[in-house]
Amino acid sequence: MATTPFEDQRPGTSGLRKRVRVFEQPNYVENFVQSIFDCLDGVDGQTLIVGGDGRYYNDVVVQKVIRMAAANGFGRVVCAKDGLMSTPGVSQAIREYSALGGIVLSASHNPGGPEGDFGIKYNIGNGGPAPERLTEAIFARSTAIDSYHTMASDDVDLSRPGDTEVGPMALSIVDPVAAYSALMEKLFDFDAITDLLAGGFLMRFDAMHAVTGPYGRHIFEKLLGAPAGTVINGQPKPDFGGEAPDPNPVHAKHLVDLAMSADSPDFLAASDGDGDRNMILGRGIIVAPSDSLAVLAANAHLAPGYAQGISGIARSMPTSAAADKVAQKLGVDLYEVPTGWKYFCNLLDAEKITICGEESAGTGSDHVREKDGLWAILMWLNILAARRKGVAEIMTDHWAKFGRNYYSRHDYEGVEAAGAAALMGSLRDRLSSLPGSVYGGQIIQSADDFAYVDPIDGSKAEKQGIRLIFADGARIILRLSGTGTVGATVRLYMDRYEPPEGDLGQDTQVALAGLKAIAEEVAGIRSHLGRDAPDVIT
Ligand code: G16
Repeated sequence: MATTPFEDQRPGTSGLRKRVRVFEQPNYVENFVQSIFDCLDGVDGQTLIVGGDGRYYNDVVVQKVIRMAAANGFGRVVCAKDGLMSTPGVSQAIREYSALGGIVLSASHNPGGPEGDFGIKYNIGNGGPAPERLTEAIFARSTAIDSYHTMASDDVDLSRPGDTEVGPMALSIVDPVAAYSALMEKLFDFDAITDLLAGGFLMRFDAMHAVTGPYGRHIFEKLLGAPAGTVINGQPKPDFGGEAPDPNPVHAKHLVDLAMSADSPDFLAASDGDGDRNMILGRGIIVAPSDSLAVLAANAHLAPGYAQGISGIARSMPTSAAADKVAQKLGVDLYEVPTGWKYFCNLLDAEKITICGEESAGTGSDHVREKDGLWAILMWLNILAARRKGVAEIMTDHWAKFGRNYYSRHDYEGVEAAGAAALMGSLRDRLSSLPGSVYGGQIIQSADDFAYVDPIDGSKAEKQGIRLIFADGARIILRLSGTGTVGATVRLYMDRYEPPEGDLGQDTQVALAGLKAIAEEVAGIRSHLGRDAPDVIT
């Protein structure tokens, strides 16, 4: 069919994310999906996985993708029942069906509903997000495309698993929960977790009305025997119940309030829209994602799937250096990569690392090529079952052994793009003059715009965030988010190490107040962005 190109189909950190209204324009979805197919090396007879997080428009786009896959010559599409599959679930399915790749329909933790966001992302044959050279090629194609292939066929009933055909193509509708649960049972000690839960240990899992509800109910309440009601907000809804499915202290405030109350369960957790992010809390404590990565890496050997130890750890550059200390003690390599899960995938494929994670609430391992919220939650449960200690005690023990990285991210959301660009541009212009300068009594030792060369394929990523490193190792990082859909989002990250013999019990924001003042002075956040305070502090 004839079409005209759109100019705003540039994928960000994690695929193409826009308002639903943008995706609803005639031909918009088709242009992007055809651009993906046109950039793949031969789709004839190949298998494609399709699934999404169930947000508004998911049902429509799933059908479009199936029709287009059939018209483009794919041999088979494996589609999730009701079109609902988590992002790690799609990654798993790509690997298990030896598919050419998969299409994930999600805008992750962004709000849903007709006024919310939608997204399309392509994952390659190893199950991981498309590398930048492919996303760039797809974008270039989307600006020149003049036609797409589809079929005039009725919508397929996706409510019952089974095999059918769409034109010449085979279509398998699968229940992703069973396959995912089986993988988790291989990695974790389900008997030990069942014992823990049977002994009165209370947990709560908030699926935030998103894709992990059915997975959570099956795993926690059915397989592990937790009481009914352990999973809350477990029914996926197209608008996520009117909330952003973002497991952080703002959007999951009710969980934080519960954790801080006298009635707190022993363990609380949440996952996001598409099930790749996680939030971990215990009685009286929120575990920072960077700390969670460090704890999981330090204790992974307690889970059967990782009993032989881990080969290495990777974290994104803005993630705190807590995991570095663990890597040092374990005697394994630590890799620092740009923000974006795709940067972990070559390291995972080459078995250089087993565990990786990001400050943005993502942790995962070599079991798939995406971050995996339920995996992180089950790993925590396995550790809690093996160590028979509470979450707060595990954290206190960890800091006493490795020291503590006080760490926080301040987000300035939906700011004017020009102000954000001016802030970053002004810092970039001054980078070479900053080392040696003293701010707030601290000497800046180095200043750069993070650049990365992939150790496996030599591909380069530049301008990945401004990094100021101080003489004592403390870091201030500023970068622009690649996942927002309105204006620009500036992220300020602060990281300061306190050794085991130091003061480990400070309030995080108090411990970082000095760095915050320096960040303001060096970057002029207030003047560039016209904001007195961040919108979200994590
Ligand atoms: C995506 C990527 C992550 C990245 C995150 C934050 O997550 O998959 O690797 O850390 O975006 O990106 P930014 O700081 O650019 O907003 P998700 O869960 O949104 O797919």
